[in-house]
Amino acid sequence: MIHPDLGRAVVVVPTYNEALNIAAVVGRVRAAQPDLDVLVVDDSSPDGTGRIADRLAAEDPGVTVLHRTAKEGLGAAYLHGFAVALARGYDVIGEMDADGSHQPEQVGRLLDALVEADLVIGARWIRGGSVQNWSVRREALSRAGNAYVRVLLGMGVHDATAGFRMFRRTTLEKIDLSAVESTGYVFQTDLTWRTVQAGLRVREVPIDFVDREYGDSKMTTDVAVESLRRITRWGLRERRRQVRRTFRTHRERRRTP
Ligand SMILES: Nc1nc2c(ncn2[C@@H]2O[C@H](COP(=O)(O)OP(=O)(O)OP(=O)(O)O)[C@@H](O)[C@H]2O)c(=O)[nH]1
Ligand SMILES: [Mg+2]
Repeated sequence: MIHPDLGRAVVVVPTYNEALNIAAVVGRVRAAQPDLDVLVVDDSSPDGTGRIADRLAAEDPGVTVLHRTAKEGLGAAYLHGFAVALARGYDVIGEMDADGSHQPEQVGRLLDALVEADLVIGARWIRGGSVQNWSVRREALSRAGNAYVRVLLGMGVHDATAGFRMFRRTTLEKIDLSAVESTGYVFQTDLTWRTVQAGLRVREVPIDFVDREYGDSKMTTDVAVESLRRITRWGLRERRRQVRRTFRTHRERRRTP
């Protein structure tokens, strides 16, 4: 059961060509956490994922589907899903992949931790977290990416790129989603960074991440490069701000006798 202090909860599940996965994932969420609703956001998948999702929605009032006309990236799909979930009055709004990487049976851990947090991240790279079926290259890329984010942005989050999360609605309202431009994978880091900068509480709980068995990955070198470029830009901006702040304090100290 979801903690009564949290209120009504929904998890947004973006899909693009997940016909082989969507029914299992939605079914597992509803079985593991019957009071957690599911909002599938499908970008007109050519493989018919949207139709399967409609069928699931017809069978279960806790499941709804948002159909978008074109594939516009993960971030755009989430922003659309969040806007709909906020308009529907949900108090807790989550994120989860449709490819079986995130275990619906572990969503309860995230919800429990949200009682004392504003954002909970299901993290791979903390004690107790794990990854299965990943190539050495993919693991190295994720670990290095996260280490880079941690050093450059100076935040204490270990898995800022993870896509298994629970937000309080107040968090999404505070971080100004209308200003988010990231549409691809850097979207996750973007939201983490905004939440930290807003002074909100971020907690990480360990999860077991299992790489997709069916369907194709949408992760490409271009995506990784674009992420690094943006994170570097944010990091440099933050460093400049810190330097300016330090000089200002220094000058003020010299002025006061
Ligand atoms: N609606 C929508 N969903 C997307 C889009 N791109 C990816 N997704 C979904 O977002 C989730 C994560 O995408 P994945 O392709 O699994 O990306 P990943 O987990 O980083 O990489 P792999 O698991 O290696 O494929 C999955 O549920 C995808 O179907 C998109 O453009 N639109
Ligand atoms: Mg995946």
